[in-house]
Amino acid sequence: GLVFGLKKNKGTTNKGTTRNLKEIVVERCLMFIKEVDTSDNKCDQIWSTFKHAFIGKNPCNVKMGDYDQFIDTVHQYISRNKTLFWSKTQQIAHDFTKATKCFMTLEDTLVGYMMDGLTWCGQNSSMEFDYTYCPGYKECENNPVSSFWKRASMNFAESAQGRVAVMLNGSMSQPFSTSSIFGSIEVNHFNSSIISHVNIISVISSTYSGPCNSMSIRNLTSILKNKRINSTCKDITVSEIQNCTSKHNPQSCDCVIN
Ligand code: N1C
Repeated sequence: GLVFGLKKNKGTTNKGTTRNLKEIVVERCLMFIKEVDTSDNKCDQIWSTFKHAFIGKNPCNVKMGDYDQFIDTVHQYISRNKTLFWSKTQQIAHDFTKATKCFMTLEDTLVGYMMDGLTWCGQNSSMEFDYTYCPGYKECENNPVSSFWKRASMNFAESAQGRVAVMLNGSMSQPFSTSSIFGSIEVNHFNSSIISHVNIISVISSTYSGPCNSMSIRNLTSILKNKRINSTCKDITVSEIQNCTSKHNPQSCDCVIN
């Protein structure tokens, strides 16, 4: 079973749009831009292209392509190096990047940072947000939140270069699933001319099992091989990762991903 790291997918809980969505998103945008020290403030433009993707539309009919303009507007802030992908390991992957700062997830880029943990949707024939109910993927695939993460993930994967890594959940029967966003979108958008190597990290609860040798992960390895991308896999326990990322370990990057 799943013993760690799976935050509840906020997009699937039947909540409405997050209160004060605009204030939260614009505030995060300004904070992020201040951190990376960019003088060019595009947060208002970023907000309006974001809103334009789904406002006034049936919340079951918002597609990945509806966010194209938004992604283009934010484009310059996508980081390309030291990319970390994950699937069913959201919590531990983000704890790792926060503690070590040596790899970046989508949430460490402006696009992901702004929308992390939020819910949003509009309504057909109204320019208002729906604050009472937003559909999740169980209700309909083409909902504003799911389509957002798919489109953002596609862009993030296309931009990845050099040595990249992915943290998979080795406690699951299918650590690599072709129906996950990682398996269905990100891997397919890896650019083999700029990615040199994929480090597969299989996160396990005890050293006993070895999911790197499982059919599921071997399937990922062979998909990558067909794209002419080299990969290596390492089974690593949750406590090993936690030890590696403790503040006193200066080699924490190499310790988990090498
Ligand atoms: O479907 P998944 O995992 O394989 O998606 C994870 C994969 C990562 O590598 C990220 O780059 O895709 C990206 N990504 C996010 O960054 C993200 N933040 C929040 C995908 N989804 C993201 N979410 C929400 O989690 C979103 O609502 C989506 O449906 C889930 C997917 O989580 P998963 O199944 O563990």
